[in-house]
Amino acid sequence: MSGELSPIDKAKFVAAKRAVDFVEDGMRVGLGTGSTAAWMVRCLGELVREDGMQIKGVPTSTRTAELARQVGIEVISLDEAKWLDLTIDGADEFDANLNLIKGGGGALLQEKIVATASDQMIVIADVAKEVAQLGAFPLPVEVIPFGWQTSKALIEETLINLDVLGRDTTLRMNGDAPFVTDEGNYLLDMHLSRIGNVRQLALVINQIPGVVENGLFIDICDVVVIGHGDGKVEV
Ligand code: ABF
Repeated sequence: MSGELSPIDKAKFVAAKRAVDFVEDGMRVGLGTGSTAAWMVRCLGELVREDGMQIKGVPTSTRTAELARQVGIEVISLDEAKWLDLTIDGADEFDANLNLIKGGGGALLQEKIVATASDQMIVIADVAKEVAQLGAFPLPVEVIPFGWQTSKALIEETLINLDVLGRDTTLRMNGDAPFVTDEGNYLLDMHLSRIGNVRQLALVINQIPGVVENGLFIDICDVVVIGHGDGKVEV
């Protein structure tokens, strides 16, 4: 499956393949979104097809659901699963406390719900995602379309009193139109460069009217599997 991969794709593939070792027969597994998670879904599909592994997959986006079905994984809804044994997903940044920034792929809402409804969450990431302090990657915030400009202005106003650098917040676009999430919402990307207090920021943002959820995953990730371009894996 892995053939001749670029160093970045090799890093993603080896992290994904190693994470699949944590999946046991009969598990209900949350399936993440993004290119690293896509490798994980493909590896899991191989176990299902070739080793007869029995798992049920709960996807975190329509595109992950499509890929999971393509590779032969039985897809069920979170409501059918009720609770998950394990979720494996990517991330945009992770720090030493295993706090994450997620949502670059636009699926943060389902990702956070699914990850929270799991006994264990494993993040798979290339080593470039490891940071000393979260914030260099723009923090995605999911907002309802109604009054999104007001939400944006309130977020920027709130940031004045918080321990963050930068205040610029932009509406994520898909060509000439706003990017629309699987739930029909918009995404604002907060260009903060450094977040001093992630807990405070996460709590304050979610109090703002119109905000549905933010891409800070705090105390949710249990393990990070880190892939390197030379094929090395760290767990
Ligand atoms: C998803 O994986 C998103 O939350 C995150 O943005 C993305 C990372 O994408 P990739 O694995 O392609 O770098 O979970």
